[in-house]
Amino acid sequence: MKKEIVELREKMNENGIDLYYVPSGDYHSSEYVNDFFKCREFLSGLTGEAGELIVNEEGAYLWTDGRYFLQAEQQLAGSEIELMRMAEPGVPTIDEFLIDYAKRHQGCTVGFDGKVLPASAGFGIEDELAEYDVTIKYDLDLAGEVWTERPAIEPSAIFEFPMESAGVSAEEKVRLVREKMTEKGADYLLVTDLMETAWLLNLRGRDIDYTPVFFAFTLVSQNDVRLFVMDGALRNGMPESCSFVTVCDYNDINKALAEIPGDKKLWLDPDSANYELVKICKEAADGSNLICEMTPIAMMKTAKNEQEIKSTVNAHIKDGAAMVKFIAWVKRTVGEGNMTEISAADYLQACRFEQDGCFDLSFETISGYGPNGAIIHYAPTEETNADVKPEGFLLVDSGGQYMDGTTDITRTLAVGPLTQEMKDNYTYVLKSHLAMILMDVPKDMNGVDLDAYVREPLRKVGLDFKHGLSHGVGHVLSVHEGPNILRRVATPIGFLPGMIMSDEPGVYLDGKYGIRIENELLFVDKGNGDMRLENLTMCPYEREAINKDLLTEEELAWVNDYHKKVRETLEPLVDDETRKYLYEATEEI
Ligand SMILES: [Mn+2]
Repeated sequence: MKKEIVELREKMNENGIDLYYVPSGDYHSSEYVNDFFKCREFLSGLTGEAGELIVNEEGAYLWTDGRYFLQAEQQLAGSEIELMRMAEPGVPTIDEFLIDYAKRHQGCTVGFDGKVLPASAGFGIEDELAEYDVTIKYDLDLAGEVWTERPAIEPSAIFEFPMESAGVSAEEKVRLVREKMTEKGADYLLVTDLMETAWLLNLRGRDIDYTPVFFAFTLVSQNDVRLFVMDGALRNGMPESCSFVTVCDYNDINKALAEIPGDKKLWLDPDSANYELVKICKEAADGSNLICEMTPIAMMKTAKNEQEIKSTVNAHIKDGAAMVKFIAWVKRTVGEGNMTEISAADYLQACRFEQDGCFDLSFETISGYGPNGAIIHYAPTEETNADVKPEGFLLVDSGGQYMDGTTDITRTLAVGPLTQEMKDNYTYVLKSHLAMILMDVPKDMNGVDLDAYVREPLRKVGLDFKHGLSHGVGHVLSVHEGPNILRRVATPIGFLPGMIMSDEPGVYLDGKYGIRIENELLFVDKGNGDMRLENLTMCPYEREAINKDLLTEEELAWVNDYHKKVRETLEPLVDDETRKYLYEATEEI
């Protein structure tokens, strides 16, 4: 068995633990995590975002999803860790596995670090195992004890997010939040989600890749706002615009929560607040004073204000300039025979970083050639990196973080000759994509209805896709912003004017190729409460892949108008070689 697992077992024995669970999260349930939190990666050897490890005396088991099966097979080889392929027939979920173990080992002790598990997940485990007399120890970071070379968190310098881009002051946002607290009868609001703190106080940091946030908790009452940050994070001082905020030490949040009087109502989000924090709150006042719901900030930040929208439009223009430069390069050089998925992703990154105010990518670039394009959310690794040959499709899903906005765009590029089937499938995906752009959204429409409506052009010809159609996009925050995320089995959520959401249908043919087209759209009030959608993304579709005969007049007119607008907007921003491509790509169809 892998050395790290053997050492973890020794620590488990010392602490009387029969089964230890290592999820992939951080103290705030973030989607992407700082290197400090990559315990599962350290113990198992599986790199990448998704994976959860369980170790007991019988074995070591690693759960991951379809994106990582191939990579996990390679990286776990020789480790004796069993790969648990999530959602494959016969593979238990983590919950099922825990229950089965507890049944066979009544009275056992299950351990995990309660700080890296959302409260909702931790309480779920507690409930499920209660009938088997299981003891839960959640105050031990055994993975951290084994990981002696663990990198420390070196907090980045927190900086002020400018009003030109934020639009509304921190003070005004706090005032609005307090109104919501009063409506809800809450005396305190605990903000654990890193994007929510960053949005509320108009501050940003660089503690996590792809998302410009900093480690912090915020505790809002009607009288004060306390910001708990790591030592040194405010080395450039607290901006004047946050002079009303009391700065506290990050590690003192436990104490502050324990001190909240039992007759005061505390509002927190159990999907973001970690299990240990909520346990502390429950112990302080039996839990009856807790309001466990999404915070008011979550919804408030989905509806972008005028300044946020204006600056986002600008970010998309710069992102479009980067994209067309990249596509022109792909088309020009793919025939030379030395392009790979990774070299293409690297070139695209360089194009973005040339743009004014671009300081990070918004997620790891998905660059999938041929059959790899059919693996949803595939990102190339050294092991899987395929050569891009001058035929078929290259699917590229990518985005940037700019000081004025966050972008997310997918283009499926024809890198050489296409079959008629490829062109037809591309056009059906485009029809589905256009169905969202062209639709009116009645004020009472929810995500489930919108999702079904947009998939219709694909379903009519027997096609569909197994991923979400759309997600909210944060403003210089997370590229995947909830709660307005449409998954296949979506909770019915409503839409608000000012929401920015992706429109990204696809078609994936196993072992052959994948097609996805993604733009970002803005929900705009039509004046009567109903909404229409306005396009933000500035980049041509793949003209060579469009079968004009399958498009309606309305669809074709929209594409031609769009291409005209893209040409006019981007032309002044690109070099001569790129301009040549831009002209060809935007010619009337
Ligand atoms: Mn997206």
